This record gives sequence, structure tokens and C-alpha cells, in this order.
Amino acid sequence: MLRPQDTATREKKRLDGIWAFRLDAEYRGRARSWFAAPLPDADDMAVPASFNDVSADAAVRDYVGDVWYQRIVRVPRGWAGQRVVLHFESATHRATVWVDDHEVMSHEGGYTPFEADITEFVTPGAEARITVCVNNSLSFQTIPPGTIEQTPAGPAQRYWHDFFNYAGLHRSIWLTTTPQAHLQDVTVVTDYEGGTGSVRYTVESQNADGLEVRVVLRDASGTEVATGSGATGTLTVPDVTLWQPGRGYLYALEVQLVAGDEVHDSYVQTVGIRTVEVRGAQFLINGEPFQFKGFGKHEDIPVTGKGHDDAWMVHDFRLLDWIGANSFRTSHYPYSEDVLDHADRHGIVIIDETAAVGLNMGLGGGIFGSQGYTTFSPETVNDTTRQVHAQAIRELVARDKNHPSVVLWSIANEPESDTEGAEDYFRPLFDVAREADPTRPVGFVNVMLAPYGKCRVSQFGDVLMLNRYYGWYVNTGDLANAEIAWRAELEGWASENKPIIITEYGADTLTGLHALAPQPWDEEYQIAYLEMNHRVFDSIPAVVGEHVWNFADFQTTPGIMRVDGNKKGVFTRDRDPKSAAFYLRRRWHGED
Ligand code: GCB
Repeated sequence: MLRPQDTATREKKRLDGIWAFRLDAEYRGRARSWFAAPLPDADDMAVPASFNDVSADAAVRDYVGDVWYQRIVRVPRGWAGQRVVLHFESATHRATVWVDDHEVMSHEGGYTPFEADITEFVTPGAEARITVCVNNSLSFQTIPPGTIEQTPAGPAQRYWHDFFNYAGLHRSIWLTTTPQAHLQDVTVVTDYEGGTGSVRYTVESQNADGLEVRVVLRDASGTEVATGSGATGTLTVPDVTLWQPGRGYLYALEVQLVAGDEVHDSYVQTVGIRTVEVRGAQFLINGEPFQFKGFGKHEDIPVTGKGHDDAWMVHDFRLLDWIGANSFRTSHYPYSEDVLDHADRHGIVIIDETAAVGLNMGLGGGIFGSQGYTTFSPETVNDTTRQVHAQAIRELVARDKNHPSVVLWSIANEPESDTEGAEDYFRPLFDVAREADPTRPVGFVNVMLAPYGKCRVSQFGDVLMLNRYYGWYVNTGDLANAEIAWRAELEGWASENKPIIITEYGADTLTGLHALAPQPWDEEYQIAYLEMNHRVFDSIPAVVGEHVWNFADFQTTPGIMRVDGNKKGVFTRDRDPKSAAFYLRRRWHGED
């Protein structure tokens, strides 16, 4: 699938704005064909946004079930003869879409795009009614998983991930055209030898019998540097300028479907020429050892929730630059494609994660409410879940394979990984990822419940990604013992001769809380905690990365361990720096 684009042969129209919206707690909408007429008793809703916090009603915030969105769009009259496509960048967690009375598509999974050819259902120049039924419930067969429990007060959604289950239409929706004979997909794989780069490309097209593929590669100034023809080929780029961390140099590959001089379709794929390789305990980008400095992030902002917003995105990247970060992980789901494009342009390195978070019934148990479930079993996370998970991996790779910023796939965050069930579940999923993309390393993020010597899944990864909270969840407030225990465990992992990225370490911190004797939750403790971790990392060469948890405070479900959300941010939810931000800035800019 190609992201909508304006080119010489394609047009797009953004459908963001105010849509009609309503909840459907009794699941009546489908039976009553709400798609067939103006949505009854509708309210206004902003798109893109999570619906939860836009409303002033707690019932909307915590709502679980079907919600409906609807709007009228006029199909541009100049689109006659074109193929018209309706494209959703995401719908969380699943959606069914109608154009007027016609059901045109359904999609499972809240963070990847989907589209349908709606040419036969629309008339250029005329209006069409677009209706979307979005459902946000989670079950053991969804990614991420959850379950709806029957409680005395009624059904209640439970899930095991530590961020609020924001839902709705989080990203742009497009009406877009392609010619009837059109390009369908482009894949690029880059390499270089000395000063000469290479771009191997593969193009898929449809209804293109008798047409040829022609490609032109231009550098950032627009100068043509290579041309080619045929659906696959390799372009040679003399005097290559590499895409590098901190320097997101991009070429543009224009792909055309042609008959002689006549261009039938044209699409521009940006290309960053770089290599990624794991060698022993090193993570190499362009043959140079790369040290990840940055954060686990979230798509999470006030009011909008997980809705994409350009201003907040640009601001976040400026803050990454200010603090000296060179990378982040898309914890815990695929982020907006705008974020990946921005990272490509700015040379920010990304660990790209699926939404497989919370496959672990051991977390949040104990006195905090025993889950009473077995993680991997026929009744819980099972073969069907694995198929959904495999599809999520394939869709992530299909969407993000051409982004030079993406250097590593993370197929899950903190699943149970110390049991036979976990080993059986994950082994084939690593194969799925490697088959989808043989060019990038693959890993998963290990939880502290499966420490060194106990984990049965890390054997499949090219890289070890560890989340550890010594000094917070264990050895709370006791940094001296935390340091001893943490170093001992990490030395064990280091013996495996794989690169280690610490994908999470962090301490909840209430901005403005200070103390002479640092204690958990105050700003001084956050700094002391980070300093302790850094002493450990700096003493172990296999540690090639540190991603603090989290870039900013974020919303979660309520709980006795959360105060208006998770407060492990180095910035507040409004992006004000805590004291730790200045400490990290000194460390990451090499001033300490
Ligand atoms: C973790 C999870 C992350 C949580 C974090 C925490 O290990 O991966 O989603 O938010 O811990 O703060 O507890």
C-alpha cells in the first residue's frame, strides 16, 4: 500500500475536521443501518483525535464498545475516470467503513493504515456519505490484548498495558485518486561501498499490462543521480551522501508507469542510503558503532489523546534535539507515519514496535490485584492471537520498511518470556518478522520478571532490549543495592555477546517536588536514579543504548501507583522540563 500523495498523476483530499459522532452502547447501529442516513442524535467530534478526552463526559472517556463517525464529502468533479480510494491512516482498534449504503472495508488493529477502492460507489462532482463504526474493545485475541469482565456494576474492560486505552480516528483520512493503471507498492533496500551507494528497488503495479516501470533518483537538491527501468533493479549512486544519525539526508526516487513518453502513474518514494548491522555486541549504522540515546515515548497529549498533531510532533523533535537524544522507541505501537517521515528528515533513529504490549499476566499481579489468568493458553493468548500478532508485524513492516530512520523491529513489549508457552508463541513470530524484512535486526523487549538466565525468548533476537527498574519497582529508594543487583544482572546478559539496549529505566517524578535527601517521586531522586543507571551502563561495553522511560508524563488507567497517569516523564505532559532534563542534556551533549 502506498501512502496518499499529490503527484502529476494522483490527487488527495484530506477528510479531517469535524465529523458527526455518537456512542452505540447497545450495539444498535448496524441493525438499524446508521450508515444509510444522517447519524441519529449525533454530536460533533474532531478528527484526528481520541474521542475520550474531547468530551466533557466521564462516560465518553471510559466508554467501551462501538462508536460511529460520519461526514459528507464531495468527490471533486475533476476526478472522473480516476480510481478513487478511501484511505485511513488508522482507526483504533478496529473499524468498518461504509460509503453511502455500501460496506467497503473492515480492518483489525489500531495503528496501521487500510484503504479500499470506492470508485464504483461514488460519482465525481457528487456528494458521498462516509460512515465509520470504530470499536475499541480488547480481548485475548486482539493486539494489544485485554478482556471484558462481568462485574456487579456491569461489563468492565481490563487490560495489562500501562497507558490509557485511547481510541477513535487518530490520524488523517484521505480521499485520493490513482490512475486505473497504477503503482501499488515500492520497496527500497540501500547499501554502499566506499563512496558509491546502491538502491535496490522493487515495484508492484496493477492493471499495468503493457506498461513499463521507469525510475529516477534525485538528490536533495533535485539533481538527477541515477535512472533505471523495469519492476526491479539496482541504481548506483556515485559520491553518495549517506543518511546518518543526526543528518537525515534524503534522496527522492520517482517511480513512473510509462508507455513510451506517456506517464500513466507517478509516485515519489524518499530514500535514505544507509546500512544497519549487528556484529557481535555492536550495533552498526553505516559501519560505525551506534550508541542509542533517547527515550521510550508515547503518542499522548492533553485533550487530543493519541490523535496526531503536527505542532506537538515538531515540538517533541525540537526537545529531542535540545536534550541531545538521537533516537526513540515507538513504545508501544506503530506511530503516525508523519512521525516517521519527520524522523527520516531529521536523522532521528527509531526502534519500531508493534502494539503487542501486555501479553503478560504476571505484571500488575500480587497485592495490586492478581490477574487470575494464564498468559498463553487455549482460552487466553492463543493461536488466533498469534495470527493477529503476525498480521500486526506484517502490516508494520509493510508500512515502515522504506524509512531509513527505522533500524530495528521490536515485535513485543514485556510479554511473558520465561515459559515454554512463551517460547512456542514467539519462535514463529521472529520468522514472520525476518521474512517480512530480511534487512533489519529483530528483537523484543524483555521484562524484569524474566531476568538473565530465565528468559526463553531472547535467544531469538538479534539484539537484547531490556526494561529494568532497579531502584524503583525493586530496591525502591535504595540506589546502593539497586546498583549492585543491576550490575550483576547486566553482566550476565553481556556474556551473550549481543548488543544490549536498555529500552526502559525510569522513576516516577512529581514536577516541583524537591528534597535535600532524595526520595522516590522527587526531582532529585529522578536524577540520582539516572546517574546510578548510567554508572552501570558505562561500565559494560555491550550496552549500546539508553532509552529513559519516558520522554513525557502520560495518561494511564487509574491505580494506586499512578497519579493522573504515569509520571516517569523527563518532561511533564505539557512538555515542561523536570530537573532531570537538564542533567540528561549535559550527559547527552557530552558536557558531564
Ligand atoms: C514498563 C512498561 C511501560 C510502563 C513502565 C512503568 O515496564 O513497558 O509500559 O509504563 O514499565 O512505568 O511501569
